[in-house]
Amino acid sequence: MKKILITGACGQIGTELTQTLRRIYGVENVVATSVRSCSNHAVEEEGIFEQLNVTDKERMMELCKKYEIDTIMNLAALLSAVGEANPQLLWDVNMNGLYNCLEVARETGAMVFTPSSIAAFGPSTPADMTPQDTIQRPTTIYGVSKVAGELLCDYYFNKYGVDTRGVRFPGLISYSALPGGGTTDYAVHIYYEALKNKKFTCNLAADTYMDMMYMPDAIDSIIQICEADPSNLIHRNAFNITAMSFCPEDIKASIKKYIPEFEMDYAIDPIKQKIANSWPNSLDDSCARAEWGWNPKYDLDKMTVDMLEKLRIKLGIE
Ligand code: AKB
Repeated sequence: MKKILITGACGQIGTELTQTLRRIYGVENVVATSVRSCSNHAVEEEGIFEQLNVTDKERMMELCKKYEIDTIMNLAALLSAVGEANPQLLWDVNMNGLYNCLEVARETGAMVFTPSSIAAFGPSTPADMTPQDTIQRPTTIYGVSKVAGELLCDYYFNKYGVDTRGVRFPGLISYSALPGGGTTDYAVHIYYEALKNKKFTCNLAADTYMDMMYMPDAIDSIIQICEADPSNLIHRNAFNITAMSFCPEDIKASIKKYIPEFEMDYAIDPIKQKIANSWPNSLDDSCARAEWGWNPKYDLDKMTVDMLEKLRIKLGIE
């Protein structure tokens, strides 16, 4: 990876990925792109920033040629809950955006990283310690786009030799940028509300288990999979990865260790609950560990300590 173009650079992952890649690979070697301007001004102001709608292949090609891009990190996507409200838009952005990345890569020789998700699994998938290779019959449009994306990336690798790599992200928790319309978002908002109001109304049931990960581990996973020796990769699109599996009662208990007066009640969102129920409780990520050394650093309590510390500073709360 010498010259990297990031799509969706203003999103939850893109904001932190852009800043980390600029530190590691040099400001002049990272091109952050987004369809609109960022709420986090650092992404736009501290390096190269270009406007790009991923459905515009000509513009993507122009930027890749202009900056001699050898790695495309495709983070522009609609998430699960917002996708159920507008399946047609999700398909356009998630699938045509990925198709354009792959077509540009086919012509320019660039590598493509695109994230899949736990959403690539469905109700007929084994829910506990979900294997790397298993049944994938998701019931959301987001999940359908993720399975199609995994297959399309494998196809471009096998047919054209495009170096495609991916991970199946669980719910991601971070303090820099908010997630936009996912099912796992409660696990971010709970920290903001715990600090601001000492109480939170959770939109998923108390015992809803899903895999989760703190953003520093997610960023490390992207860099590690992209830097991995290709001769060690048996799988490519996409690897199960996880750092922890918890339910709302577990994260509440973790926060209460540091904010004892924190309280939580429930108002279930039926659409999000149905989505969450269709996803695994916990993933088996042994293939990622074996093939490229995946090894997350944060468990639930370690993440809670860091989130509360960073958010206290961000929100100006003593
Ligand atoms: C979502 O909830 O839609 C995402 C995901 C698990 O891919 N966070």
